[in-house]
Amino acid sequence: MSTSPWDHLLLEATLATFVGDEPYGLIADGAIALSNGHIAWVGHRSELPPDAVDRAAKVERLGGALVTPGLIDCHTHLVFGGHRAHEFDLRLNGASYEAIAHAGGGIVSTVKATRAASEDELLAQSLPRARALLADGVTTLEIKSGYGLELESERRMLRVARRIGETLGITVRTTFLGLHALPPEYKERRDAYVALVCEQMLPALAAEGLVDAVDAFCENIGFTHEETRRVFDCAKALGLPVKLHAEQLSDLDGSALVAEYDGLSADHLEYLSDTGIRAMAAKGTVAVLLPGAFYALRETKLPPIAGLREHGTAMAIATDCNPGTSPLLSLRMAAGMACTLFRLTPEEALRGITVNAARALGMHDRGTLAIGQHADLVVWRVGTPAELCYWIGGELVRAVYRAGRPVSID
Ligand code: DI6
Ligand code: FE
Repeated sequence: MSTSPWDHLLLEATLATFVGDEPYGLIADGAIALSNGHIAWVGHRSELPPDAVDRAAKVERLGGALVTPGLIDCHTHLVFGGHRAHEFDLRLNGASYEAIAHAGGGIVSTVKATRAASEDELLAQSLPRARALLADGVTTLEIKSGYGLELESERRMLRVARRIGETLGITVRTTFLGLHALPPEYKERRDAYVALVCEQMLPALAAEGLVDAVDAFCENIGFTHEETRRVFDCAKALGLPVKLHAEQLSDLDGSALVAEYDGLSADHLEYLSDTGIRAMAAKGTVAVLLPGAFYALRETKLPPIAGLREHGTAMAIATDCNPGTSPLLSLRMAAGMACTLFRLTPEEALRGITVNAARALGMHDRGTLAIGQHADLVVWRVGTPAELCYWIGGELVRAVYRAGRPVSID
C-alpha cells in the first residue's frame, strides 16, 4: 500500500461520484483524499487505510454534507458587451426572436456593443457573470466567441475568456463561433464572410492558441449545411474538434452533420428528428440541452428526451448564458429547469452538468469523483443530490475546490 502523504482528507461526506451503478454513484459516509491537485482516494469510510488520518496534512469532517464533482457548464456565450433587456421588453410586447433578428436586432445588436468595448471593458462586464456561475458551483466553463464577427473583436472575446479563467482560478475552454451571425457589412456577401472565417480568422486565432473547439449556428436565421461544412473542414484540417448549434428553431439535420464530423456535441435539439437521434447515437455525439433558451423563448416543442434515452445518448445540460435567449447565471437552475420543463430525472440532470458535460467538452479527467481525476469538487449546504435540482435559487454552495485548492466564491 502506498503511503504517500495527502494534502487534504474530507470525512463524513455524502459523495455523489457519478461512477458505478448506484443512483448518483452515491456513497453515504464517504471519504475523499486530495493530493497534488488530484483525487488520491475515494470511497466508504470503512475502507479507508488505517493510517489515513495521519497521512493527511489537513482533515475535515463534513457532517454528512453532499460533495459532487465541480460543475461543468459546457455551452455559454458569456463574454459580450451590453445586454438586451429592451428585446425582452419587445418580445413581451409581441415580437418574435426571428422578427427582432430580421429587423437588425438580436445577435447583431450585441455584436455592435461587443465591437465597441475594449478588452478591459469586456472583461469587466463579463467577469461578474462567470463569478455568478462559480458561486453556484461551476469549476469548468466553456465560453464561445461569436459577437465580434471580425478578427480583432473575436480575438478580444477569446482573450477575455482566457483571462476569466486566470482571474477566477477555474478552467475555461474556448470555442470559436465565427459562423454565429452574418455581420451587417457582409449582408450581400455571405460567401466572402464564410471565406474570411475559414481562411483568415480561424487559422489566425488557432495559431495564437485561443481556440479549443469550433462551433457554428446552423439555422434558417444562421448558416446552411454547406457553410457549416466549410468551417468544419477547416477545423478538421487544424486538428480542432467541432460542435454545433443544431435543431434549435427548425430541423435542418445539423445533428447528423456534426455527427458525420465526429463532433463533440449537438446543442439545443428541440427540433431533433429520429434520423438525427440515430446519427448521433451511431457516433456517440453528446446531446447538450439548453433549457434556459427554451424557457426564455417560451418554446413549446420539447427536445425528444424519450428517443435520446432509448438510444442511450449521453445528455448534458448547460446555461447557454447569452444576452438574447438565455440570460441565465446558474447552472444548477438549468439542471432544475431540465427536470421541470424537459422531465429529466434529477440524476439525469446532475449527470448532465458533471460527467456528461465533461464528455461534451472532450475532457475525461473531470466530472466524476474517482481516483486520478482532477480534485475539482463542491461541498454543498445540502445532503441529498436531488436537492440541487429541487431548490430554486438560494446559496447552496459551502465550498468550491479546484485542483485541490479552495476557490474564493465572493
Ligand atoms: N443560439 C442561441 O440561443 C444564441 N446563439 C445561438 O446561436 C443566441 C444568441 C443571441 O441571441 O445573442
Ligand atoms: Fe448557444
